[in-house]
Amino acid sequence: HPAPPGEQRSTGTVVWTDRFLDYTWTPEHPMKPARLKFTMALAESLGLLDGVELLAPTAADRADLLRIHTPDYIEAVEQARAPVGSPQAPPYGLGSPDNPVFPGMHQAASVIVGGTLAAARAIAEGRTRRAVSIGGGMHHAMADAASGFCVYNDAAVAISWLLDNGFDRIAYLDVDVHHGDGVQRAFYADPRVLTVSLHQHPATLWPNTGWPEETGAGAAAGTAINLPVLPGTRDAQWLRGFHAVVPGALAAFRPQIVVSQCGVDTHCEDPLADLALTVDGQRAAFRAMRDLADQHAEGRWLAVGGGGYGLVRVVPRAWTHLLATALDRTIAPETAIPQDWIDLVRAQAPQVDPPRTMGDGGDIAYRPWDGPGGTGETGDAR
Ligand code: TV1
Ligand code: CA
Ligand code: ZN
Repeated sequence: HPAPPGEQRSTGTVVWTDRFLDYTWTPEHPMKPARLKFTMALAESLGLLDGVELLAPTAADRADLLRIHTPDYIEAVEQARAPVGSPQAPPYGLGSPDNPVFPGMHQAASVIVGGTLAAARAIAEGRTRRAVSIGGGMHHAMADAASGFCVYNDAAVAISWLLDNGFDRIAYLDVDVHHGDGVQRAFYADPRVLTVSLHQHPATLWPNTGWPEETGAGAAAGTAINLPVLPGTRDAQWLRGFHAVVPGALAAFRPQIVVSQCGVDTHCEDPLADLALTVDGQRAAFRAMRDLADQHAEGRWLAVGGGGYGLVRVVPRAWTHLLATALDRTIAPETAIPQDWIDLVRAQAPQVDPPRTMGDGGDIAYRPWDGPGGTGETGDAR
């Protein structure tokens, strides 16, 4: 996949459009577009995006969605109206408390898919090595059902597109606290796609799948990996599990591209789950995935967002680190948060105490990237 002649190949590309903010459930729903708005505001305020060209996506079209979703389901999303009269079993998962119907749902969900597809195309065409679309990561959407705040499965559509455009070994890494069930399901019998999900143990968290014995079907046996971790798991333990499993799996699978779902609901303050990571641990995970793509996939890394419901204190810092990681513009955890951002979120979310620095002073004892002479791999501080 050479760079087009005469054109610059950038290291990292950020995919963004304000249309991502149209993916708006209800005011009470935990997945709020302000997560994305506050993230982009923080990244800008830190100067992280200075000189970075933003790639503006358009909506995915029907043919793109049909790679993963059934015609009936797509039509149901297009036609969905808020229910009138007595409540019935919601068809195709639409109209449940997790996935209430909202105006423009089909269009908004299609733009999210378009963002992840634009990232995939930019990498496949050699215009960039890495691309990030924080609007994506809707890993629960199924062929014929909305599930867990996810309408269309952007990562699965993009992986399917990559399979038809020159890639035949793709690794998908999912660090969201929830199991990446929709993506696993889409490629469960496809030996060309390795799916790895770390998540809170299925006995303790929805969707209650992602057991270690789910390993892939038929010719794809061994190409699904699930690493459940117990409630209360902190940075050092989580990273120990990641490094015990993921590098070896990628070395054996030899992917041509790494696709990462970067949900940040693993944080100790997240209201939806019970892991205990810090922003520092999440930053370490992003850097580890980037470095693995550098080592095993010639640097090709497509990162998407996902869950994360600490909309002032967690998501903006964590995903700013994700953007910085893709752009090779490291932000130290000690970095002070600019006053203009603090003022912005104080005006829009007065009840929350905004963070002051880009780190949490987290428990990162496992730092293999420090190399020999670093703190080593066995520490488990605090
Ligand atoms: C509306 C308003 C919906 C408040 C949903 C938490 C809400 C949740 C809400 C919620 C909530 C879930 C279940 C439903 C079992 C089902 C993007 C019958 C305070 C990637 C999706 C989690 C996670 C779905 C998405 C989960 C992602 N948890 N308040 N809903 N019930 N659904 O438990 O992986 O992060 O919680
Ligand atoms: Ca996961
Ligand atoms: Zn999640």
